[in-house]
Amino acid sequence: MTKPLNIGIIGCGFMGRAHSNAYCQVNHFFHSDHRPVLKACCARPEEKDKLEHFAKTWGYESMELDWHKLVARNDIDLIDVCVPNVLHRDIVIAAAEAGKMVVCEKPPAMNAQQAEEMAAAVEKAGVANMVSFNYRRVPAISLAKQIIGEGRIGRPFHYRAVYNQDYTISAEVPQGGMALWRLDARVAGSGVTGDLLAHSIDTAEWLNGPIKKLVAHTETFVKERKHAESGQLEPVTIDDACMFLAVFANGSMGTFESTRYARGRKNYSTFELNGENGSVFFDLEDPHILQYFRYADPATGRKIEDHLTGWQRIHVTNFEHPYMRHWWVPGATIGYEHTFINGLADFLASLDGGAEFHPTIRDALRTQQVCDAVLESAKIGRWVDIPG
Ligand code: SOE
Repeated sequence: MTKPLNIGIIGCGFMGRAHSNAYCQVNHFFHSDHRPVLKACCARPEEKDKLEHFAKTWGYESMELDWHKLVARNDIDLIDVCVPNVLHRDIVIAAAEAGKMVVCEKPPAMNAQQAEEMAAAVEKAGVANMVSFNYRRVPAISLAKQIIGEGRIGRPFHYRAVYNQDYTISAEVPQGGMALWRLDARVAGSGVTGDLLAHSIDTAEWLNGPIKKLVAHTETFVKERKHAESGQLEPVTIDDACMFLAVFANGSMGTFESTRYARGRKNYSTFELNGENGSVFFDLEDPHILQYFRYADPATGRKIEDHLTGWQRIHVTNFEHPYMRHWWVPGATIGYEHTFINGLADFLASLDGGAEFHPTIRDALRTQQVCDAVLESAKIGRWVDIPG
């Protein structure tokens, strides 16, 4: 007998759809004692028509137009927060105080202070929680984690991350409003740092451990944009582009770059880790491939490189690869939406009594601290230490 897990989701946009799809699909592919039930969806009164369509499309049983009402309902077990960042803190804290489990989109908050308050609230309430850093659940990225854990990279020297897109190049793109709130710092907290680099930082610290200190530079290329709500030209306060140098606690060096002005790059997120025994490279625009270069045997540390050695392009679709035995046959690929399903499957497994789920809000607070340090460093033009 499976136990129903009654979902109340807030937000009916891009992430609302990605999460709803995961709730609908997860039990078809992963065994769990828990079965998500789409109990209710919620959005602002201005979005009533869109919400009705959303509820019908995904099969939500009911609707709310005020998140406070949703959080107060007795028939909801889990609140899923898929709204702009400025609303995350209040909803997550209220949900935790009402004893609900929490799923929260990334970045968890506007800044580390808010994320700390959220982590404290879910811990005080003792409720299961997750932040949706979905890219950890790309099988090729999970495989990189496995390869590093097996000692195949050895002592790490360099970590290089890039996350580039190109959708804000035109000065005609407005800021604010439902579609483009990511360009409004009052709603998003920051620009590419919180939106894109937060992913790169989460992956980097997961794979290569904590960042100890960094120095950053940001740029805003288009200084004024029409605001979708006021209709007026207003100063742009987000970072359009950001680069930073980092030193990891393990002694390796990192470079991070992100922009929304890289013509031709749509969701180009890459990382490379170079170590004494080998290297890994990943590119999200080629998501089924993990590149691996093997130099030394992890057990002996002895060189095994010979005339056949070169970068291996591993097509990460075998049953032996992370998550893939739940999907199709070797060679048959999965996509973006499956990263949310894989993540939800891990979350349900933790509720079933399996391995602890990560990243929690506490874990994501780290990412938020690094993002805050990036913005601070760019402002003062100096190296900034990250709290231990
Ligand atoms: C921004 O364009 C965005 O949608 C991010 O907000 C997501 O987190 C990222 O996965 C794709 O790009």
